[in-house]
Amino acid sequence: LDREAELRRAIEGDEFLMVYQPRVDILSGMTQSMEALVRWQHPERGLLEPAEFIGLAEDTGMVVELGALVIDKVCAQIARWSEHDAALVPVSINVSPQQFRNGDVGSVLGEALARHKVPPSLIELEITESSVMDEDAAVSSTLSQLQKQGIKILVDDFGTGYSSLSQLHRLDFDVLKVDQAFTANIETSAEGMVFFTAIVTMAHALGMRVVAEGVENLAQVRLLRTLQCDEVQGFFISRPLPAGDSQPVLPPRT
Ligand code: G
Ligand code: G
Ligand code: MN
Ligand code: NA
Repeated sequence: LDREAELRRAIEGDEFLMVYQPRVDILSGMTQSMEALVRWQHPERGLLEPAEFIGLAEDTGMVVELGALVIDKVCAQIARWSEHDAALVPVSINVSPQQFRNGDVGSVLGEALARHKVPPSLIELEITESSVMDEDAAVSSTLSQLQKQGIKILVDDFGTGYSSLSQLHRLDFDVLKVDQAFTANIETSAEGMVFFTAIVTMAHALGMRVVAEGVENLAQVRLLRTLQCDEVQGFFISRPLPAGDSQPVLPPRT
């Protein structure tokens, strides 16, 4: 079976599951959101990470179908958690550029929310810079309609793409997630500190909160506090967690 046919079969047979990585406030440690990350439960090869199949899904266009499946799974999971938990934090879903261009994300999400009776305020969308930085009127109107329903829009992997200040301003994002490469650099170079500071200043001026991705140690958390970073995510805070019966939020730190 070639890889493409295998992935197609996996989407049809739903061989995927989601894990959830917390994103926490840098001062209180309160979980702000859980990022949904897809895994392929392969019948022979075990649990596969996105690096092994997202590229193929994108190249073949299958990421549109896979993305719709992910949206449905997340909404179903939120509905299950809500049977156990009185209050839930939102879940952020990674949306690939193709889903925005060809996938009708607005209706797919709207239908999944209705089907599972989930309020839109429990959903956030993570989009990479490249998917929104072409001045596509359809994409920006989809984004602002979603925001009007209470869905936060996050820029993912910030710093790796080609966004300009004017585009960030025009699109009115809620949260900027700074790529883990920049988090790694604050400890190792003076330029790294300067660069991160500049991002925070810019994001705050535009009304966005700043998340440092890929936080792996306490020294980074301390530095990020002095840099006025708002939220952190990474293995030091928590690895991605299985869903469980209750939402796997972290206890606040003191
Ligand atoms: O889970 P992990 O940290 O290995 O994810 C690696 C990459 O795969 C990240 O860039 C992440 O955005 C992407 N990814 C994870 N889950 C999803 C998903 O459900 N949909 C899309 N489009 N990308 C995902
Ligand atoms: O592009 P995106 O931000 O969606 O990617 C999330 C990916 O980053 C996931 O594959 C996740 O497993 C990985 N990740 C999350 N936290 C850390 C971390 O602290 N260090 C490293 N190296 N990877 C991380
Ligand atoms: Mn992400
Ligand atoms: Na990211």
